[in-house]
Amino acid sequence: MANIKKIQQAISEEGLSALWLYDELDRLYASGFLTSDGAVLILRNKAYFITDSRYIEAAEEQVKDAEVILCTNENRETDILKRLLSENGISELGAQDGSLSYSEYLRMQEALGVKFVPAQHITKTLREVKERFEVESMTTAQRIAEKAFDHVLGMLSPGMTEKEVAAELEYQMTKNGAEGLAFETICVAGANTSRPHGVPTFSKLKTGDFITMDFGCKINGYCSDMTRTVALGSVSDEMCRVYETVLEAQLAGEKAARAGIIGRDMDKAARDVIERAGYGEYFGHGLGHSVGLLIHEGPNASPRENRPLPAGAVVTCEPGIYMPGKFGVRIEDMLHITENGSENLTKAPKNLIIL
Ligand SMILES: [Mn+2]
Repeated sequence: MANIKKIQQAISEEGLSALWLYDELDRLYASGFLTSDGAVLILRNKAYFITDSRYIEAAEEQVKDAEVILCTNENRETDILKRLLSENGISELGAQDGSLSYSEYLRMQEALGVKFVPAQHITKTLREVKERFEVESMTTAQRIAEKAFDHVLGMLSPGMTEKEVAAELEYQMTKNGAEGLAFETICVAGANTSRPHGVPTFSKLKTGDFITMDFGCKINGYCSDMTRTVALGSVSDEMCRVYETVLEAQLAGEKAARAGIIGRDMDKAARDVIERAGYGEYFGHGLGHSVGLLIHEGPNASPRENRPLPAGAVVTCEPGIYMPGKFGVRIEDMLHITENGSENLTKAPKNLIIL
């Protein structure tokens, strides 16, 4: 699905006459078509999608609202851009200052013979508010991840390695329709669960372990993100207390989520629960982040976020308690922010599961 019309409206409102999209995900956002290379040039009333022979046939079929132009060794992307800018009388061009290297910024400004205006914020801001199609894509990705999770719950047993569990989650997501992974799957067990972003190892699951799985996949380029911590065989009283505290914090964060809340206030709603229970020092990361074409987008639900969450954002709510050398727990859902609250895109149960 293309967002070219939305971008055209935004550049008009900014008083810009043209925007050159360089960033791969922004090009996908605009055109609905993923390419590893190429350019999208958006004017107020027309748009161009420049690509090479690897993509041209599919692009001509799939790209709407933009003229598809083939670049070749004889007719290079820079030459095409230069010609289009000159034909349309563009002297100031919105450029992606946040994606281009400094040298590329200077080189292209010189080559195109226009003045660059920093314009990364245009797509960044638009991408924060998801259209129905975007939320549906993320929901589909989430359902696939949940199917994989269900399957893996039926397999977890002492002796399996963290790597095997992670590989199985990835295999099941792919088998159930994922386009790709949203990020490297995390599966940590036992003492490793105190590492929020630990890397799966060949260490084996044991009875009495917590197992934390953080994983997601992509549909139409849009990511899903979920985390569950489950126990194998039995839990100690302390493990149970920590789990219940994280769950209570997760529900408090979810309850606080609504359009207009400042990111740090949503974080605080959950953090207060953990602090009151005496585990404040063991919750070192922010409560959540936005998700979209990128797994970590803004705005965040973190102590440093001063911006309000807009209606239409999809934000994770993922508190955790991590006690070094002992164990950790994290529970993560994806919330679609609405005017009066949020819609939880995650349907997997989050009561403590002891397998
Ligand atoms: Mn996350």
